[in-house]
Amino acid sequence: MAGRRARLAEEVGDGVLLVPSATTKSIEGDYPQDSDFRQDNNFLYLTGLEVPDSWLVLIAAGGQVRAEILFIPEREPAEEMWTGPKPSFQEASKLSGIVDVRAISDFEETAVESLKQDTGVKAIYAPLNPHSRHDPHIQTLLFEGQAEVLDLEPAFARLRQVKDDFEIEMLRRAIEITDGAHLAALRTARPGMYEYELEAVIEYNFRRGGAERVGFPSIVGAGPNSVVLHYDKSRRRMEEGDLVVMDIGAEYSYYSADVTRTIPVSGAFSARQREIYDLVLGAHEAALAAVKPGNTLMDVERAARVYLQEHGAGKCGAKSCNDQFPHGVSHWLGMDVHDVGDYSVKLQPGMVLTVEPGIYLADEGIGVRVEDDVLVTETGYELLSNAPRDPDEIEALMAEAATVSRR
Ligand SMILES: [Mn+2]
Repeated sequence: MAGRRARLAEEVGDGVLLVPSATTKSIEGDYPQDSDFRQDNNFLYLTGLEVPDSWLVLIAAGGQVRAEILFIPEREPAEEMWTGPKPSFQEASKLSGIVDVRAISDFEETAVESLKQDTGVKAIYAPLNPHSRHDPHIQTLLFEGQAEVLDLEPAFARLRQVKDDFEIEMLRRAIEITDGAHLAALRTARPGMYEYELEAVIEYNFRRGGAERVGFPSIVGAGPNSVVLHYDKSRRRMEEGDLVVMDIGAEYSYYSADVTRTIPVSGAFSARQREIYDLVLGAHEAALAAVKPGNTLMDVERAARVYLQEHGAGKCGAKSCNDQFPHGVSHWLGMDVHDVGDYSVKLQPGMVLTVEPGIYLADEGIGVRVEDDVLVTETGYELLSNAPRDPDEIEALMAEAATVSRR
């Protein structure tokens, strides 16, 4: 974490950096599920701490960390009886590597007050997202402070766009769990089952694998729902002949996977479904071949689109296949499923992206998407997700599972 704080200071140069944690949610007012406190990604990235209602203050000068102070709530035994122990100042210091840990009341009373008045401060940086903009401290500094408050989000985005070894390890774990869930779903799916039953199999496997939560609401859409890009209701009874699109991702240690597979509910693709599936898979392979340092996401996108143009003529109904493919091929992946980062930069080792072409024929109730998570390496790429995507392999595995369950 100290290395990350040093790189942030390097990005910014000079200024006082204020980074808020996530705030405590009301169990009754905010409709949480279970482990519903989720730390702010930027705060976690710099401190490794899951404490709510805290601030990190970092003073950068000449591109170096001159001072860093962590403000966290003091422990309250009466409250901990309900919510469990919170870290002490010593524990927080040890976990984050920040020596100077103080009570959050000091931040409110002294830090903001002195920043409001101190004309010597050249700039104050804070992440200015829709959530943090409404924070009373940020509001005070924005409207009553002497120094200009600048947005820290772009600096975070530049750092988080290139993953360090630890981050890649966490992503591998999230993706491995998600691959396992896909395999379990493929072995379980059959006509007559409801989408929510398949979703339950998936999310059971997430939790069983150690995932804290889903990285995003699971998309399990069969038949006519397979063409709805962000379908998350999961209420359909799946019928013989349906394709089911499963766009899912476990979150492990704050890193999310995002892997999509499309399988035939009855265990075999129809000729027409197979035709569309093969096109999507071809576009997927073409896009992957464009993932290498120096290229951009635009190059990856173009490779998929050129493939569909060259191989899809007359296969996607009245429109062209590219017209039936309304979303982008790639997005960044990390602590956010659509992770932070500039979309125009050249790919470099350590970046992680998705590759996810799809074709959606609403008239025929045929939607196909194949999505994998891809790490950019020195020479090209490494596929991080490995759930079966070859249509013959999918059919063989489903046939095998059907035989086993009949015994
Ligand atoms: Mn995706």
